[in-house]
Amino acid sequence: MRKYQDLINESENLKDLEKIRVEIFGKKGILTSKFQELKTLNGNEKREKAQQLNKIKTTFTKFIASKKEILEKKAISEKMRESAVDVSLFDSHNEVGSLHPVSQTMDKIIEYFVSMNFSISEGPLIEDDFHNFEALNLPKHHPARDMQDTFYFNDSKLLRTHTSPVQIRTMQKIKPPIRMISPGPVFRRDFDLTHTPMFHQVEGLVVEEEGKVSFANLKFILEDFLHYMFGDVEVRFRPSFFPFTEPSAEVDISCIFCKGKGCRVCSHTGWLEVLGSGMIDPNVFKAVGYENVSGYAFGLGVERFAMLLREIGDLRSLFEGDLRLLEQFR
Ligand code: 2NM
Repeated sequence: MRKYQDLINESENLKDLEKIRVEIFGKKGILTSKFQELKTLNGNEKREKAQQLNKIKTTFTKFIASKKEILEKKAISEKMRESAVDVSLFDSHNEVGSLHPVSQTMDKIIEYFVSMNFSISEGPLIEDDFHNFEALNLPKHHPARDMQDTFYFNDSKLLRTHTSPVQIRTMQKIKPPIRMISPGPVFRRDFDLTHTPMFHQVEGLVVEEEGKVSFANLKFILEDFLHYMFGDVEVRFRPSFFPFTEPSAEVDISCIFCKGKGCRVCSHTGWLEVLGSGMIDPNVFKAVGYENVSGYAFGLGVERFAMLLREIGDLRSLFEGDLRLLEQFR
């Protein structure tokens, strides 16, 4: 039996141990056959032999059980080691992503206006004629409507061509003072080198009791905003026209590429047009039922800002989702 004691001791896994157990206790096992041999004996001899065999049986049963416990623990820890994940292992296929340059630019624009106490509002992308045109002093058959190439669903539903309808909805809902921006996508039937059918706008609106806001306030906030976005640039206000503002101004910055000397980007003018703005036209206030108020508004295209800030030459690259572009703007 010494031999079996050694075999049990040396067994390295549960399978080997079970084989040994069968060799001892199985139907044809060595101990089983020894017990069967008892039948051929009698009296004292039989009793003594039986006692001896039972002792051996108990010893080996305990011995196997304790070895089994050890091997089971070993099997579990081996299994845990095999299935463990090394979280410190470097995985070159798991790269950190980044925000799209348009999102980054949008975030920076919003950050400025939030710091200046503007609130952020969003509205429906599918709009009606009243909120997108009528209330903005663009009555039916107004020639300015031809300037907007609009996606129509039917006579009454369209894709918003600017985010101004959000300002109209806000003015219908609450009384002044209002100090808000409306960021989001807008849609126009325009698709060429410098236009995409969907792009992003941020428009701003400030309305107060009559006399409390002036063109000077508009001028300050837009100059300050453009310095925040573009750093040390010249800012120029040029008279312009929008149906929803009077007076209106377009805002230029000195070309950030040639510092105003004239280059291809600024068409050799030294200036880049970046904003539209103006004092809200009284007809807009009339359409939302406001009286004795004054206010200003402005609007910008986010893709244009992103292209200028990140020096991206081709507008289309902002819409292709090519990782080689995105990887440059981590
Ligand atoms: C611009 C330029 C000038 C504008 C006007 C309004 C509203 F709804 F309050 F009348 N929102 N945005 C506005 C004014 C937008 O974008 C070039």
